[in-house]
Amino acid sequence: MLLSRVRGSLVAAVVADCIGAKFEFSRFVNIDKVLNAVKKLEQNRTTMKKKVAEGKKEKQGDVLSFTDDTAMARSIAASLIEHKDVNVRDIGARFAKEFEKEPSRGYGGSVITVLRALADQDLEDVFQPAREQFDGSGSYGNGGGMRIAPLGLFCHQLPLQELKEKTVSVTKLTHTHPYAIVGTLLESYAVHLALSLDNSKPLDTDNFLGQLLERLRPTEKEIYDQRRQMKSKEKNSGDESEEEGIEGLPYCNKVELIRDFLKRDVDSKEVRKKLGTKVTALDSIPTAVYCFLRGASQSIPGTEERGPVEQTIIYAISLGGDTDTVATMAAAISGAFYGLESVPQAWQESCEGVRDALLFGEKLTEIISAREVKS
Ligand code: R7I
Ligand code: MG
Ligand code: MG
Ligand code: MG
Repeated sequence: MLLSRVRGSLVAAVVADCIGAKFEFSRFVNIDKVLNAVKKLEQNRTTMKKKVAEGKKEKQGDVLSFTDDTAMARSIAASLIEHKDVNVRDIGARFAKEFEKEPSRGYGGSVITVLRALADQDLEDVFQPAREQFDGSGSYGNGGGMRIAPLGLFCHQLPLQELKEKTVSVTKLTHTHPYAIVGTLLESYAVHLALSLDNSKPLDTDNFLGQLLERLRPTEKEIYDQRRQMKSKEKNSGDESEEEGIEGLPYCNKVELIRDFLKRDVDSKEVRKKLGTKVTALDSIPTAVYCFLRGASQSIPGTEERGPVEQTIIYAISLGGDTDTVATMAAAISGAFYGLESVPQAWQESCEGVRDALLFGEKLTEIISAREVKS
């Protein structure tokens, strides 16, 4: 059912961010440590339920907080629901307001400059602050990808061209580097594709990658070509700007590598080295796609008893590095395929923001369904 899958994506993304946050850039993470953390969380819920059943008062403690990843995804979801379309000015204003209200959610080191500038209601060009990042080359952090899932869901059954254009404009509010844009497109394409596939039979991972590449290849080429044209125009007009030296199609190459990884038993070290778990888009977003597919197809040691969404989240966090972000992006894809029922109740009850995600999911589904009826 559509509702379960839209909610599944949003809720899985929130819990992955909340559970992953504790491990972000901590030095020694592995499967056992992540498993211990989730088991503890599950035991706490069991203990709490017992107490409630015995008539004792429910304690509010032990709720894991979400980070900037969810804060920004929520802004996109709420804006889409209110405007029934992408309204970049409104999304930018919501980003700014959220940041002003709760600046300690763990935002990226440089994006905060943009978020402060976006608070200015009279800003003529909302993309200007983002364009000025990193001496005019724009950020290539993964902040575009970490928050884009609601848009991938919103665009269910809309033409790919629309998904592409809307994704690019939402990304450019904070991230204008082509690597950030292509990475965000990879994530929104993956969420959108996962939601569209028949989930009554096991996922065909090879087919998923094939379809994903079919979407990504022309897009990646187009984004780099546009950038080169823009830069050469700036050069001719005498603007000083560095050449970026983008060569080939690095995202497509990484997606090809995922295909190879799924055929053999790849260890975490190799995944970290070749796909990456960094704060940069190119070194984290393809990894999220891999985590989704790995959870869907291979048993991850110690997690055999668990469902694919759980496996994906646990595995993504166990890789270390930018744990909240890789996990939230992987979970958003996985939840869109497997649905809400595959996110354990205990996890849902332990994380801040789940109730809102359920509500957002319901409203987004209403919008998508109304559109279906019309056409
Ligand atoms: O991309 P962004 O929103 O950060 C998201 C990350 C996630 O892990 C969240 O969970 C949160 O922890 O932060 O924020 P940006 O500040 O735009 O980018 C993040 C970082 O990427 C920057 O602080 C830089 O370290 C790096 N980075 C760059 N470094 C050099 N040159 C991004 N773009 C560049 C660049 O062009
Ligand atoms: Mg974060
Ligand atoms: Mg952080
Ligand atoms: Mg992060």
